[in-house]
Amino acid sequence: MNGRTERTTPLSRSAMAYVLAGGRGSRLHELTDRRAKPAVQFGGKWRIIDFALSNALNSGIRHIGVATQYKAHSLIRHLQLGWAFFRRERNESFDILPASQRISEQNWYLGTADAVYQNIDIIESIGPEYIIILAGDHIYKMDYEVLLQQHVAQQADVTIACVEVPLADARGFGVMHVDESDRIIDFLEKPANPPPIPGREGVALASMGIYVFQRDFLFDVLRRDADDPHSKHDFGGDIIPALVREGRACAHHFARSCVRSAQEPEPYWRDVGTIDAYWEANIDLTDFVPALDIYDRTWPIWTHTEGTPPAKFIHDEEGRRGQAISSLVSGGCIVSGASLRRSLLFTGVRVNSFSQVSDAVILPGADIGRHARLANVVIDRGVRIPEGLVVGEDPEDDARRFRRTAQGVCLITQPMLDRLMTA
Ligand code: ADQ
Ligand code: ADP
Repeated sequence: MNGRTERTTPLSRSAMAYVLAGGRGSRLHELTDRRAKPAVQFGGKWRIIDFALSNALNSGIRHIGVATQYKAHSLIRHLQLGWAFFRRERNESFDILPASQRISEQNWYLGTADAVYQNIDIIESIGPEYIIILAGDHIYKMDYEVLLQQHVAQQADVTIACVEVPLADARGFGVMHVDESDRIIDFLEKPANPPPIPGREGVALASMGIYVFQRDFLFDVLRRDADDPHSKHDFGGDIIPALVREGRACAHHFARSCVRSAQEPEPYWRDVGTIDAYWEANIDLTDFVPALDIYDRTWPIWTHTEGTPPAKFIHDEEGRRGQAISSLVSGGCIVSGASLRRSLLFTGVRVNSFSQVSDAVILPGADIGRHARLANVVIDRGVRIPEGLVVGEDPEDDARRFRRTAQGVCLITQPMLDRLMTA
């Protein structure tokens, strides 16, 4: 990539995807007690970060950096197992960049901009012309080449990918106004009263936290920001608002680069940042025609998976049928004399006799004891559900024992069950 002037290849080949994967995702509560949000399992096979990484790969990007911070062990292990196939000798790179003491004396990245600033020397040694900053915690399929092309064509200082969201949800996002040429004329980070798109009551234009910069321009901005004692060194809070005021910031509409198969009616982008949103996005995959097409072979979502035996459904010794209706069941699962409805089972889950499970998201290796009745649940990895446990029938009892959301979904973890057993 270094020193090339003529371009006959796609822009993605001279770009680096820099994935911010350090955040906890605190609204997922106990699900992110031991792992960062990008490492949370999704869809029966994947981790959330696999979507951003697969988008980069499918878009033609061959240089990826992942900045990690909060509880990064599970994430780093996953990246090493699933994404270590990039090769220097093919002009590819994949760097895991834990918060360390590279430039400053701090152990920790101060904010998202600092998470890039502290690795400027590493990025420089890789030598990309463009840098795409990505969040590692969203579910979507997007062709970043289209985004890069817009950035270059509009000669923007920064291009920010954006998506229309219901006004009621907009408070958690950067909200922008654009003119007819898609130049951003106003940007508010997480406003208390988000403004709607003019003439479109009830809809706001939200930043997806995806930013494209030319490398040297970004480095100048980051160096100035690092010297600013008033800055929190955050893209959404500091860098982007300043560029909207003083530079040329343009919006890129997700609908233009969203990768959609014929069966996906709408652009799909989810921030599965709450237990309800996480449960719903997983359970939606059991729909007859899911809003997210995970079968699209033109845009595969890559991951690391264990080699497991096929899922098995068996009668128990007394002849009760093990069955699953409208469900996704991963490898290594055994459903024995139990019935599942509208559920999604990750690798290696056991469901034992007489159990009835519906609207359940069950993470790898969980074991559902006999006679359990479970509805509207998220069950953490490796949890051993004791015989006869009933969840989803008595809201008060559920809320006392587990983390129950306003929408009535219960998150069940092993420490919660251990407390229950010793009480
Ligand atoms: P937030 O969603 O609040 O807002 P933020 O906390 O800035 O996102 O995290 C963005 C990404 O960076 C996440 O993937 C997170 O895991 C990671 N991250 C957070 N702190 C980090 C750190 N110190 N080191 C490394 N990685 C870190 C942002 C924008 C909004 C936009 C939303 C879209 O600020 O304007 O609307 O993303 O979700
Ligand atoms: P995953 O995120 O792959 O589901 P686990 O739920 O097994 O992984 O664990 C998440 C992370 O919690 C691990 O990567 C590890 O850092 C930490 N962890 C798990 N079990 C223990 C333990 N018994 N003691 C200390 N840390 C643990």
